[in-house]
Amino acid sequence: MTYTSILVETRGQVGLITLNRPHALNALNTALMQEVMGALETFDKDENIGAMVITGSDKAFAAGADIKEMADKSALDMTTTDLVAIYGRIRTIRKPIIAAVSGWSLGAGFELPLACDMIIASDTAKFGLPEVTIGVIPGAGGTQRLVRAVGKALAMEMILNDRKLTAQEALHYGLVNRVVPVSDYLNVAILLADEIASRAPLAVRAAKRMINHSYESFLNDGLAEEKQVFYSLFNTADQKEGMQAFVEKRKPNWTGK
Ligand code: CO8
Repeated sequence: MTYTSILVETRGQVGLITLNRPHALNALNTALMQEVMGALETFDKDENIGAMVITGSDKAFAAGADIKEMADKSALDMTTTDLVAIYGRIRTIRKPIIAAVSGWSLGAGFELPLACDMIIASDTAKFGLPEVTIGVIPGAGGTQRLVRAVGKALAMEMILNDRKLTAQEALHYGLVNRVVPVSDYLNVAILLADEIASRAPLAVRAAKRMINHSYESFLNDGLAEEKQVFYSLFNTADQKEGMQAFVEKRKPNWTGK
């Protein structure tokens, strides 16, 4: 497979994927997400790979799904193209995935690390789900996974009022495994992935599956419902206004319609 929006390489037994749309702060458009999932699935089948790392740039892991790609879509368009389904493919990956996050990790750019198995953050990382500022809700697992990760009160504040977390706050609330200087976060993530890759592979995969099983039985219903509500918001004037205002670099005028 040829990749245009990501870089793919191996470091020993570790498969490394780097999001690479610097002009858009790595906004996750459909083409990029297809490449990410294709690379993960290829590594998952590769006998020489034991774990994967996904990273972005020091400035931005990813500033969300690509708002410009979604701005004009109707609820019918969103349901028919089902862009969220790409994110769901991450749940079929058997080997551990570590997100190495620096800078902005917003919207789907935070939901992607949330769907990974561990997060190593640089001390500049900023995590948030700002979807209500553009007239929608998190649609790639955020409403379901964040509440499980940090509890209801903080999840409410982050999702309802765009509260962003610093790396240190994310560590405090148990969202990330480690916070390290920006010069080191990728190396630390690769080292951790390499250590995990040295363990018994079948046991590692079985353990990952069982840890996920501990909450996934309830998660699946929630993810399906979240997706429907996310898509239905593309029927509202507020979604059009919110995304258009972002594109035009102005404040949105909400009408509640
Ligand atoms: N989508 C598209 N383009 C983006 C995005 C984005 N999410 N974020 C940034 N960009 C672009 C900007 O438009 C700009 O492009 P240009 O130079 O052509 O104007 C470039 O990246 C640089 O961005 P800024 O100039 O805005 O950089 P700043 O440093 O001033 O600001 C911010 C950085 C604060 C991160 C700001 O860019 C921002 O607020 N971005 C949007 C954050 C956001 O709202 N994210 C949520 C998106 S919605 C979402 O993720 C829903 C997911 C649901 C499921 C997915 C299904 C498909």
